[in-house]
Amino acid sequence: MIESEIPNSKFQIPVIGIIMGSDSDLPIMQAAADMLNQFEIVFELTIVSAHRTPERMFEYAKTAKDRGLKVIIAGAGGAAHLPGMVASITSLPVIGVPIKSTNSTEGWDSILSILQMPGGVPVATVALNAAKNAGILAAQIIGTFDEAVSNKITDYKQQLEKEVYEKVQNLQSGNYPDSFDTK
Ligand code: RP5
Repeated sequence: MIESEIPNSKFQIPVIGIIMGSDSDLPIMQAAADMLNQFEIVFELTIVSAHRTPERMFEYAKTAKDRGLKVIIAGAGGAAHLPGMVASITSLPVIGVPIKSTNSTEGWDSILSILQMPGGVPVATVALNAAKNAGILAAQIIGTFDEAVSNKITDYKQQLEKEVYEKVQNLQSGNYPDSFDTK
């Protein structure tokens, strides 16, 4: 288990758990960790496979709340059962990240495995490979009870807005690729 290191963080223990079915998911799931680091939220990260380590998955989900976690981000590819199975065991909100993995057919298998949960067991499913959005959504959940995190998210959104206005300005100044035909 990896724990993020944020000097002088207000969070003494991880409040978000990032789990994934395999280390081959790590390059995608990195983006969730990056966002949580940006918002200075302490998280833990590890590999939990629904199919290869079912007992570890059960233990992880069963103990997550008592260990202090508030949200779980779970990424998996192919027959992606990890997010849904974890959601069936814990009362914590689970955010699912469908991953276009080596064993995935175009990614639809991962998307539908995570998205099409039965009534009563929701998984908040983000877009294919969208671990960045999973990190932001998890931070927004923490922000509902933590003002400092909520303010950081507001700042982040303002920055997004600013960047778009800069692009509008840039375009109006005539800075567009030669391939773009205005006539
Ligand atoms: C899934 O199978 C994992 O989440 C991963 O996306 C995919 C392939 O795993 P590896 O064969 O690369 O370990 O369970």
